[in-house]
Amino acid sequence: MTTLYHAPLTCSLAARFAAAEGGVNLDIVPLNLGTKELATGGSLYDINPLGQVSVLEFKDGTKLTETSTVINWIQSQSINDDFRIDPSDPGYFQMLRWLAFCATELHKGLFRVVFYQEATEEVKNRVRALAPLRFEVLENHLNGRDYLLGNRFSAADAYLTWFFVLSGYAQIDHSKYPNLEAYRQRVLSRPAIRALIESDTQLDQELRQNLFAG
Ligand SMILES: N[C@@H](CCC(=O)N[C@@H](CS)C(=O)NCC(=O)O)C(=O)O
Repeated sequence: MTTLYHAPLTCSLAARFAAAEGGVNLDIVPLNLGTKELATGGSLYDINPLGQVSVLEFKDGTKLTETSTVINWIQSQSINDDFRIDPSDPGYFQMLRWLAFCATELHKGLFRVVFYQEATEEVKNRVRALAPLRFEVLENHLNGRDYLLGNRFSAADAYLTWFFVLSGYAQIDHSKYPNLEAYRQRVLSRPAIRALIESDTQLDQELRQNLFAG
């Protein structure tokens, strides 16, 4: 089976959302992103020289990094026709677009600085001020749509859902965007997603990662 190296509540949780929603089985190797220690022994640096998740490892030992690509691979393995999007489907490129948007505009664009312990509060606030323009794009897009691609939860939603898992910790406020707020509640109340957030919150405490609080 394919292995996912997973640090609780981090972006590899988005990969787990995609796997759960798509019915794709993965072996999970938990790790502490603060110390880079793998639960199976050894260091994340041995798996990925950048010391980052998400990483998939295939049976033949080859690896796949970059969360957006990891999520895309996971969805490609789904036998659920409502979830998988084949490259011949015009929706495929919309999915890629939103995966890239989540990766660059939200994950790296906002979280990378706001969760960077060395950044001053002034720098963090300047980065937080970039959020409204991004939220307006989403707010307009979600007008009349339940999910990013319309009426079905796709792999791109898995990444955006994860953004909302951490946006509170990041003190990024999106409460004044009604479509975004309705979307947030819709995705976070999906049973598979709720269960994963709950178990990850517990694992985060057990491992004492201390990455997000405070
Ligand atoms: N380019 C990577 C970046 C992923 C990333 O930033 N992961 C964070 C967790 S959400 C991480 O591993 N941070 C630890 C570090 O950068 O040392 C991707 O797209 O997957």
